[in-house]
Amino acid sequence: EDNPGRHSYAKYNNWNKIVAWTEKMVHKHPKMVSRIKIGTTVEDNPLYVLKIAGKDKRRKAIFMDCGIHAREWISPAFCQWFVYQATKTYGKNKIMTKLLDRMNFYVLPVFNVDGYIWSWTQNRMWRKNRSRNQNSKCIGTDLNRNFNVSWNSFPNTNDPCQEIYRGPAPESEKETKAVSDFIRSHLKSIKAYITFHSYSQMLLFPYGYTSELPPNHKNLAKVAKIATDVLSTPYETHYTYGPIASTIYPTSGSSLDWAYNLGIKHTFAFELRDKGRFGFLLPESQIKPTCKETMLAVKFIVKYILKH
Ligand code: ING
Ligand code: ZN
Repeated sequence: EDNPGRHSYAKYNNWNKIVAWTEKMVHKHPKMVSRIKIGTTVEDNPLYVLKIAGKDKRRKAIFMDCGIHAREWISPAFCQWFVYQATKTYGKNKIMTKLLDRMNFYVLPVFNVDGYIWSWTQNRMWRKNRSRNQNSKCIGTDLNRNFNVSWNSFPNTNDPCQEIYRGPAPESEKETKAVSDFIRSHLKSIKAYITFHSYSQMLLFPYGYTSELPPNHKNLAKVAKIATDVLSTPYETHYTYGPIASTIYPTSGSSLDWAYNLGIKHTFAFELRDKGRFGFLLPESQIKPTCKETMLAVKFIVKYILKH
């Protein structure tokens, strides 16, 4: 597993390794895992979603994405871990078996593929995608400001040179469009949307574009409280939780608010480890503990949704 040339869950894997890994997962678990190409990126890389399903007839589904921001490497590492654990423990672990028998999981392990490759090869701290901008030398749109929700409300994200540039129009980016189209076309079954970022150790829910609270705020806060409590049990990792706007900062055009307003009532964003000591450069020694604790929180959220 620690061979430098091979895929490893205890290491950060580059895009080529992640692609090979998606193939391996399908081959290893042909009845459970299928790979769906939901679109392509600006640089013509494929956007792959892994669909994981148990054996029974299921009506519910959950959509999870990782790596919307290029430099947040722990996030794709978690999506890979999730798929690995789900497939490995199905039929062995009682809870996982039940979850997968009643719920389909759509996992997008790397949302911003071009940016991720750029972060590996050119600039470790890259965040945005890699699309060219008209009348500007600056490259890239922040995919988490490009969703069609209150897109125009913060005028301070309209400069292409900003890290949080919202793009020329909502869903202007191929990556945003592909994910939005996929979620819209599976909306009937999708009961939850979870997106993974780093860093800050927070569990966030809507809204980011307003300080108003969504109708089911109390419910979201309750789920987040228990999920963060559960998360802290193995390593005492402390998370805060709350609405995006008041817990981290106001944002518009985020995937989380968009998914919520589309009608997905359980939407959460994880800001994974750490709290700034290493920041985006989280050491590989922390990958497994981060994934293990996060897994507990995700499992709790899914269990809760199945019950309610
Ligand atoms: N933080 C997120 C960002 O896009 C966030 C915070 C999450 C905002 C979910 C809105 C919705 O700014 C990082 N680190 O990217
Ligand atoms: Zn992020």
